[in-house]
Amino acid sequence: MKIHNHFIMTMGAALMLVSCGQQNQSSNGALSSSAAEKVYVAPGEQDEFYAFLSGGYSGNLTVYGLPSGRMFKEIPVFSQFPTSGYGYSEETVPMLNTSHGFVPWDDLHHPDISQTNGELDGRWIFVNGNNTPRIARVDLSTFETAEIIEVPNSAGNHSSSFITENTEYVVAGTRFAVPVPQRDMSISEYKGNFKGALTFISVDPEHGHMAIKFQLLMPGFNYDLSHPGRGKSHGWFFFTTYNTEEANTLLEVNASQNDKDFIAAINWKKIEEYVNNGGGTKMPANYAHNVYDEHSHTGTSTMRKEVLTVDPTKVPGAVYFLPTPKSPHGCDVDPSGEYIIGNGKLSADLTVHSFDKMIAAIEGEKFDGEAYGIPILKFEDVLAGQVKSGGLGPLHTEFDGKGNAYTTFFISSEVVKWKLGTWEVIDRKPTYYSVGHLMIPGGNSRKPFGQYVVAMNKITKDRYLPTGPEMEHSAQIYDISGDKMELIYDFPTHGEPHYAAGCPAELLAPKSQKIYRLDENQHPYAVTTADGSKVVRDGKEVHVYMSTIRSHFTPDNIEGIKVGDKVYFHITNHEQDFDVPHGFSILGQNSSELLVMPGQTKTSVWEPKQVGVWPFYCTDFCSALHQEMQGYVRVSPANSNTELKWSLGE
Ligand code: CUK
Ligand code: CUA
Repeated sequence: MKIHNHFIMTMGAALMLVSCGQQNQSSNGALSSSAAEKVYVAPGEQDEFYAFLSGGYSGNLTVYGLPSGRMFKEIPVFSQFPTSGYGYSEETVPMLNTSHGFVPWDDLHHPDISQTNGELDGRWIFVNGNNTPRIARVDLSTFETAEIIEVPNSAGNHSSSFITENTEYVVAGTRFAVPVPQRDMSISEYKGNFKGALTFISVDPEHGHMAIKFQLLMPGFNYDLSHPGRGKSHGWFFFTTYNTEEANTLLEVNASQNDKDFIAAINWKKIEEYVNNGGGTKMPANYAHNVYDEHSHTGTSTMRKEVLTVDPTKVPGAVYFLPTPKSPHGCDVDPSGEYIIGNGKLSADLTVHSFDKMIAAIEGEKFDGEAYGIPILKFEDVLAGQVKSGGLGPLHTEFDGKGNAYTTFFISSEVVKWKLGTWEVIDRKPTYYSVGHLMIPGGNSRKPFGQYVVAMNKITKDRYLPTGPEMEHSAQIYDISGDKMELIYDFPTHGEPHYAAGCPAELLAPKSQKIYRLDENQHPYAVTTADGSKVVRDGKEVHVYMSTIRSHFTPDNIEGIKVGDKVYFHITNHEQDFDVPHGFSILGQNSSELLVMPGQTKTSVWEPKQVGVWPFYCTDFCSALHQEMQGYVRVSPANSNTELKWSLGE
């Protein structure tokens, strides 16, 4: 579709050239017609790629098309979302339960799409919650949050949620070292006493269900980012660390003392074997595991009470430290699995470690001391090369699958393209401004789709019309199909995108769910037949079994509700057509509206506090008679004898 469009545009440009008889192809950066044509997806045509951008402090995930930069959807994950009723409806409230109670927000940084044999398989996308440590799994057929697991013994789940090459594990790593178990102790006793938990969460290959397999209790450093080995390094996981000084105050100075921090190399296969043979220590814990069932349209929250911990010094050969200069942030592994890139954020050069050299150094037992019993390898022994970038403040690296790497530089505000193996810089382009992560669809897998790179920038300033003191962040698309990168588009994002994940449209679009089948609806309060509606009183609780179809609610008149009642509206949408949700809201409710998908049941609670006749209505313009889609509830005094009754069309 895009190709067709591109063809027409090229033809058009060619015709203009002929008819005007002059050159109009002056390549003027993003202003040139060729850049416009590269991102132009004509009305009615569709994009080549999906891009999932993290929302950072929005707590949610946004879905865009590439190359158009059009936003398709915001998927609520960790944050309540009145647009759909997520986190407000009775069915979705349990998804946000934690050991700290209901936490309706988080800080979402890193999406990662599930893989098979190191290639994107498009089944699920995993995302991390950085504040109250959690990992969520979003189903990529429904685009809904399907599961959230809390991570115990952690604080700031930042080096997450990256997955191994067959989605065996999704990984969490604590950014803030904390006492394990949590206890009342002096902050000044941090050094040597706090721990940094790295958590390996297994993913059921059929349903995707997550369960904590083991938790590695590492020294109390800050674990910043991580990536799995792939290909020959499959079975290993690499984590950058900072604050190996273990400072507990003024980290901007005190955590920058050591010339080198570490990349922790974890042989998770070895630890998996150890725990499968009975190794590890069970420890009491308390963490929430929330699962959403697609057939009952309902989430349930279960508190788990135990976690298996592993002391890294008890598993010889499983954990090593690779010295890496200047407080490394990004930790990226190239598609071949040979190169592990640590971006020292206070440095100009990039450090590239070699997996083969690391294995040789381990086998040769050439250590440079140890930290808390964990062997430190010699920097020179594991170094593959250094990229003399000429930039400042390197953060993150992605790969195009053609032997090139692309690294962002926050301070010098640019993307630098360099060659794996020769370490030569091939190209550099400015970003506007102060870029964090970048994303190439599949760019952290064995098979990247090296057509576009999306840079996600922290500062927007003059790129768009001003909107008061706060501007949305800005993303930029570069065409990377040629030798030189070409900036082709700017588009605003929502919240703060840290990382993103992208994949070809054909991986997801054909299997995207269109409706939920009404005959498969297992919600306990579903109304699946036209005449199944009813209202049932149970003490002060009233359950309204309501159905919707264009363009009415059944029932639409209800009497006999009293002040002090708790009214549950269980609404089943009887539509079986794609893209026909109905909404529901009632005057004075202390929550949000609901958006109910075809075939789905959702529940809204209303506790009327005033007598009167109160309207409810559909919030989504669903037909020509949408405005007529309304009803009334009569609320009588608490002590009244008004009979409970309901009707439609009487
Ligand atoms: S972090 Cu935001 S720019 Cu959370 Cu991956 Cu590096
Ligand atoms: Cu249903 Cu509007």
